[in-house]
Amino acid sequence: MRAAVSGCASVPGSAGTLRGAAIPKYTRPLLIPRVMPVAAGSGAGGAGLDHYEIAVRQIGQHVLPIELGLRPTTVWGYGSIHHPETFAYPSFTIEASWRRPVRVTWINDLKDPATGRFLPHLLPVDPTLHWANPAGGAQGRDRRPSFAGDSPPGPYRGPVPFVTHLHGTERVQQESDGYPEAWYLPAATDIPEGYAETGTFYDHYKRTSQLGHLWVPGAAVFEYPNDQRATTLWYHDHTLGITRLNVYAGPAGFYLLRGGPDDLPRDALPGPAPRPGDPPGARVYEIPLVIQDRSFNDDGSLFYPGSRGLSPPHDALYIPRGDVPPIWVPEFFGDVMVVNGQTWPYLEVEQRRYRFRILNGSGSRFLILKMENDLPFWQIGADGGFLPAPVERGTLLLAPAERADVIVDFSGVRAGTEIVLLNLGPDAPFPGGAGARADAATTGQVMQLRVVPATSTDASTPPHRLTLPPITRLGDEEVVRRLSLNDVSSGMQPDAGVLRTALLGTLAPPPGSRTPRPLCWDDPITENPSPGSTEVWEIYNFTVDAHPIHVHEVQFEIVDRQPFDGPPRPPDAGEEGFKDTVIALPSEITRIKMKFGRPGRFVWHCHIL
Ligand SMILES: [Cu+2]
Repeated sequence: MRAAVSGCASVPGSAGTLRGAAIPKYTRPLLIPRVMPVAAGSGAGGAGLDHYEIAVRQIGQHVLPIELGLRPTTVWGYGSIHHPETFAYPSFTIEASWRRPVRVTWINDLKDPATGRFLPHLLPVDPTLHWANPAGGAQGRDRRPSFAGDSPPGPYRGPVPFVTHLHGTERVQQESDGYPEAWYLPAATDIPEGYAETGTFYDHYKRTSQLGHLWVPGAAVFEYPNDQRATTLWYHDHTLGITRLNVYAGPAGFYLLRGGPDDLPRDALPGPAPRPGDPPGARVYEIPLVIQDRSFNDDGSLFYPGSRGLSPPHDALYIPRGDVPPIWVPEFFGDVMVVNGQTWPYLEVEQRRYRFRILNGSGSRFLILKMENDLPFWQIGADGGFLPAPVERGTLLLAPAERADVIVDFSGVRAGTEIVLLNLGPDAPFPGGAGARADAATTGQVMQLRVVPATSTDASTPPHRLTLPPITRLGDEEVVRRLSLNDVSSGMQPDAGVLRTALLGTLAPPPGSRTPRPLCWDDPITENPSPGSTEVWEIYNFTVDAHPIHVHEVQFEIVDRQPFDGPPRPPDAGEEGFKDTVIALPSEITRIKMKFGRPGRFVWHCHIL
């Protein structure tokens, strides 16, 4: 395991010129992602696996309401290369079956289809970070470039590096995990001379992967075994130092693994979910919801800040004269809520039960969801599949990348009722607890549910009577590791407290010390579990904000959380099952337990992008 630099820290406020408050709400029905078609010759009864050929492309989509009279917003989306109509934000859902591997040819198609020339990024790329750095060529790629002169460099405008990770997947081979240095550029006609077209580990893994002979320029082929518990996964970019921008631009989709001993019979839960070939408007009662904050410019384009926004004298800290990246904003909060690729949609719900698979797909924002009329969420699952038992919850706290599988019962709600799904989380880094809330007029609202009479009987089991698949607990740990989350200020004006970077690390010896030892991406690997071993990781959060910590390749148990100066407490409601992302609160130790399977090189990191 390798500690990744994460972008966790404090916030200069900034927003696009189209104010969130000026966008009309609840004028359009929710867009429900359809099912990604398999490649020709694959599919049911095929060669023992499902094969997809999925590219990421630049598209236009009405993320904003049509009545604003703006052109479609330019975004990126994944889609099936044989089905141009499937390119969308969010992307179509991959439906996977237990123990049936999925093989995906992932294509970086961020180029102009007419000319074959590369498309630059939609958003400002900070070239001063330790990042993929294609312009560095074979020697300088995957490193922090050095800059000379007095003024900070402008944004990188070259071809975009990209590599896809399936979040939450277990027992995948390292070559298929989307390692941050396994990126690749599009196979464009005008890649500048001297640029690296692939990351360091793309080259390495192309040689070692059993599928490496299928990796052609602009593409990689990954395979997922699907032998884990049935659950809600999602796929997104994972490129070194640019993930926040690649994900913000749009490409992300659900990956739903069904079947096996850890799933329920289909009729026990509200359904169906969208199916391949559904006609438009087909009735579905299992609906995935990806909630994200965004910000827009007056012309409808996506806004993302292009400057750290330091004012004098702190702007003297910018690289190259100082040590602070000039463009990268450590955490960004948009003033608009987007659900399934549309701002503030509504969903007509019948008087019956629905299953929602909710993903917080935001870069920095923690969500605290609540139904305006206090209708409860019956949470049945989380990141790693079903909980041991359904939990009735009034609010749902979701950090970036966390998922909640919930049932909401509208059968007792009067037809004609309109319910707003609220967000009580802050418009700022999450400190834990209940503090400042999001702006009630904008980001304090997520979507609207409009209750209408049922059109058929609901055969699903009421959630309080559901028996969920049993959970086999992990055994005793053989190893305990102590890890740290650290904010690091600029060394030039230490008293100014200007955040330079956020680093993961370990704790300095001896055991029992509370001295963090922050480490960088290119430091030697410190977490090196043996295959088959069970470990407990104690994550000491020395920063002032909560961080969602994600470990690749495993699903873990949350053991407990302990304030630095207090007794431990058990996991929260909804955390009794398996997780791949855990909220580590400031000034606390968060303990997670996991069993490592395959050998290989995998990352753990903060999911504040
Ligand atoms: Cu992720």
